[in-house]
Amino acid sequence: MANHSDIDRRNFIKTAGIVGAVGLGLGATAKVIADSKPPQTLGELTTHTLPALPYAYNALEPYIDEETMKTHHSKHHQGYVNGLNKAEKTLAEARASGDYSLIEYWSKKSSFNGGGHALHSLFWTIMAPSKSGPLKGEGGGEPSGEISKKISRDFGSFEVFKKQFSSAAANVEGSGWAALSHRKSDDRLIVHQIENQHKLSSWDMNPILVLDVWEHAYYLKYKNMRADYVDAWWNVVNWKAVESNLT
Ligand code: MN3
Repeated sequence: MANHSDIDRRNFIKTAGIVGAVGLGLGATAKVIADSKPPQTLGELTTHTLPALPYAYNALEPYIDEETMKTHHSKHHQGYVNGLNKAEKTLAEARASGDYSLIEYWSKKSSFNGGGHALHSLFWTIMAPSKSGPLKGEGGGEPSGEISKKISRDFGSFEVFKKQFSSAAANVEGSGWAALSHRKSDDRLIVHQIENQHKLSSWDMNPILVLDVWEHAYYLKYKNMRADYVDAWWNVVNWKAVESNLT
């Protein structure tokens, strides 16, 4: 899969370059999270695009398998990108025509697909090949630096935090996510659940670490054993990326 990895790296650099080239001054290392080209002209719509993965589809093996990653990224995430583009285009058409009879439907579609696009874009970047996997990457272990201090301050210890996060993830009702978010008002880290891609959200918070627990994220390898997938996932968490989301 050497080619694969090279292609992914080229795509990642290309995408990061586009993000960095819009005058934000973030350079080529900018996080690939949003399609952050500001509108240039009146009424211009954002075209959301699928960000390339910063690693190959098989890079998170054996914890997350290649087929799951490929389907998850190229089919599921792409579906949310398409759904968000469609919702925003339709809402723009409603503004033009003044016909808001389907406003509730398209507002929900916008929120659901927008949540899916943003959360998946973040999800890919907070994982990395595992220290204990064949690629000997940076994933897994315990955090250090500022993120480690804040986890200890707000949860008591890394172990207590990990237990709360794992329980939140394993017990999301139906499809959803577990998240560690930073609340700006009191600079506190909060563990919470997200149903679907957008429900149970709370407004004064920025997600910095998210775990997808929709069945599409684990079912091929883990079947109904969601807790086993959650346990395995800790081996691919990229703590440096989580810390950079905090700062
Ligand atoms: Mn997903």
